[in-house]
Amino acid sequence: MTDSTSLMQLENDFGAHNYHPLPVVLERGEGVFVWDCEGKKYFDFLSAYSAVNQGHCHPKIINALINQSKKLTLTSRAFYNSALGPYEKFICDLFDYDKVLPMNTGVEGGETANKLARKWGYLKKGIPENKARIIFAKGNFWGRTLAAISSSDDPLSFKDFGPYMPGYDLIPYNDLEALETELKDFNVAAFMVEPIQGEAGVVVPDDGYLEGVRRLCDKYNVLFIADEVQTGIGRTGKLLASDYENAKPDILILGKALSGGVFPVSAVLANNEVMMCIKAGEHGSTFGGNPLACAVAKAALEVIIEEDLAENAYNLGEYFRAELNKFIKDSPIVKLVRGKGLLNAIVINDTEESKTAWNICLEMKNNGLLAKPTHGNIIRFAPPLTITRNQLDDCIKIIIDTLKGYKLG
Ligand code: IF1
Repeated sequence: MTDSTSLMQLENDFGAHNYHPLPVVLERGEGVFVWDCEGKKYFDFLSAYSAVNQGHCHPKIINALINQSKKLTLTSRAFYNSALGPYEKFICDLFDYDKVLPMNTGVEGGETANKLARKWGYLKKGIPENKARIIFAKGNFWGRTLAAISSSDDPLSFKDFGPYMPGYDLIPYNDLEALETELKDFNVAAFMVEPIQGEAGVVVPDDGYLEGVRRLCDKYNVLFIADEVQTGIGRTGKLLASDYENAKPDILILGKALSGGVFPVSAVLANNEVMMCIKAGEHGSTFGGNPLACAVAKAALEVIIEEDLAENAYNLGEYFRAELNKFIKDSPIVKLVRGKGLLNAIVINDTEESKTAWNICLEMKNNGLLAKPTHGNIIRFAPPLTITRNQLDDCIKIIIDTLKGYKLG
């Protein structure tokens, strides 16, 4: 039972069918590479949806995991632990916030940010009880909980999971006029938005959008919540995607690569005016802030800094898009490439319902590169940020050769 076919069958027989994976069974990962059960080597161009920015099994992060796991893994927050305070200071200094609330998954980070915003809305802004509203952008994705899907406009996320969380409303992404219209309502506590929409297909807003969000939130006394679970930690060529503009969020949500893909770790950062609205006993999590997570996250962040991974993402992202654009201008199959840093996507010249993007991903898999479509006709390309120029050249060749050899229709 160690061959790929048998293992896929086991997942089919005993696992919930809540995913439709590409037919490849991965057994080992190192840096930008993964190997399947038959020993075939692939470039990983998904990085577990940007959770493996530091590359698979980064030695520094793995060593931090091993060393801490031999000392103390979990105390709960009923007691202090010796890893949490130093980690909290480290992450607050790095992202320039007064405090952090440590959680585990990205969606828990989103839930925490929403609770903080509502609490601040009542205690500080003076919104009448149970009247707080939070505004989201159409096309958003921040997880699978009932609150997260209540803010979704994707039926795949919300259909048949109602009734939905009240006080959530949607406006078009990248539309400052629509945002200002909503913020005029005193009862709006926050606007939560991804600086680049990942799941929507790597949708990059106009230059100045984030600055506009910051300006309007200041004007109407509304909290700007940035969901950087996928765009943060160097992925888009800066430490945070919101660093591209003068747009410091009031509440910052981090996840995924915060642990380098080694362990679920998320974090919500804010200054005291917001963070101190939640008092002892009003929020928490069994594993939130556990010593193992603190050790792993500190090492994961140190890797991003020590190896200049944001800068590498910036430079190689520019190169990647330039090389693909040379191909695209004469290609019948690809409409465009878009993204920032090493968060990119190509839009296939076919309908969302077509299997073209999926079939192209199957061909790229056969040619040694793993990527997966998002929303039908869009293929996301997000390698680990440790990728070298030579490795990227190999990947670009695989992508272009696959696209050239693919017959539409
Ligand atoms: C799945 C998508 C990506 C996220 C942003 C919060 C979360 C995510 C911007 C929640 C999670 C993951 C979830 C995973 C696939 C993947 C995904 F396709 F679902 F939308 F990356 F684009 N904010 N995204 O992208 O973090 O609770 O999962 O730790 O659910 O299929 P989480």
